Amino acid sequence: MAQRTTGTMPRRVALRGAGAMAAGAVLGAGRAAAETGDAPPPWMTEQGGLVAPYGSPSAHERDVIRRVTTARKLPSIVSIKTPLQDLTGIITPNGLHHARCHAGVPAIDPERHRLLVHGLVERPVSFGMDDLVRFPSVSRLHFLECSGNTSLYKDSEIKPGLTVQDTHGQVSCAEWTGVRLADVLAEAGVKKQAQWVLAEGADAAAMTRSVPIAKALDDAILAYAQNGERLRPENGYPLRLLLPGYEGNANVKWLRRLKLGATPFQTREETARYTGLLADGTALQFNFVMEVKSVITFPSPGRGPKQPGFWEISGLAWSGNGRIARVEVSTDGGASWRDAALQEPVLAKCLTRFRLPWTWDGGPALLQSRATDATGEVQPTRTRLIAARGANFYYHYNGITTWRVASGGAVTLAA
Ligand SMILES: Nc1nc2c(c(=O)[nH]1)N[C@H]1C(S)=C(S)[C@@H](COP(=O)(O)O)O[C@H]1N2
Ligand SMILES: [Mo]
Repeated sequence: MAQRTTGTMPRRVALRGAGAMAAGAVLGAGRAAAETGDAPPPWMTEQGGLVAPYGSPSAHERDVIRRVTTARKLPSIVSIKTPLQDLTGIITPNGLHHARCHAGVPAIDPERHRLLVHGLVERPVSFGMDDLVRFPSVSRLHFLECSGNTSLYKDSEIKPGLTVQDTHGQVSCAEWTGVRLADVLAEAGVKKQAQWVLAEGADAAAMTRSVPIAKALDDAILAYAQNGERLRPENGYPLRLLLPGYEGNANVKWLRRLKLGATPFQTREETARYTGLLADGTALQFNFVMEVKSVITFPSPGRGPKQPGFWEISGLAWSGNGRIARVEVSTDGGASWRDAALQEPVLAKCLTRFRLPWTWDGGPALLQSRATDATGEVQPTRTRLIAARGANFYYHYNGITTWRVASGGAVTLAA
């Protein structure tokens, strides 16, 4: 019904709506149309759709989705990556948070879920969810990154078809709410000899990791909520360990047991997996902190500049050591650098959004970002990182990423 009007809305159009409200809205659309001289768009001429009790994105955003990679034979063993190229700010919407599940998502009944605290404690305690939510709550914004994110040590991994979702999509950021692990441990009474805490998940993988007592008593959270609502099933519902800045794997989901001990427990995940194989054949264990890192999310593969002129380069920086202090951006492959603006808030162990105005001349460019954290650590070049760690290293890749912009605007991974 695209009817052109001058001044007043024709009566038959105004009366098409059911009832006075509808007629009023149509009349309003007619007035707006009269001022611009255009016919009102179809969505101004009738009542809109209904609102679902639990909302979901616009149908036009249907391509903004996680990418599921099933590395092995079982479809339940998955890496689900966040579409960083489509997100703004620093918060990852819950439906787009990355997820790594070693044995699928357990269907846990929160009424029956319990957390046992035992080992080197004065009094072993078993908590239900109702008991845990009675502790004083804490809410903090933190990134969560899988230590396997961006593993580009080998030249054969530098494939031009990869997007930033493929290379960096195993980092996300949420406001986590829960209780301080220190408060829960105090309830059980930590014995002096206790130096490590074993955390065990209630999934079929029974994921277990040893956490140093200092971390447990510092900023560790037993999280039950994520961005204001209860955890999503794939992110640990109803309870997960959140160790700010530590590699994803140690953030045990579906947490059911904490055992205090004098030494690390040497579980499969910290002996056979999640170690760093060095050039001399020895392995680095308990390499927890995710080092300073950044990546440009626009422009990035599939999201190139469409025509020469002004574009804002934008991306994300983070460090498991604390706040981001500085992000520099290069458009000439590292020959020259400019300081990017850091979007507030800039929080410790949290994603930080950076932005830099750029006038693209339409020619080839090599885009890089280099982050520095508050401890003075600077993100290394890929060459320096490989030289320092050797070719056998797999986890904790934080090298500078290079996007190649071709004349015409196509963007590909260059290094
Ligand atoms: N119980 C349990 N906890 C787990 C896992 C798991 O498979 N089972 N995966 C780990 C890995 S490898 C990572 S990277 C993080 C990912 O957390 P997310 O799925 O909420 O993004 O959870 C960790 N905690
Ligand atoms: Mo992971």
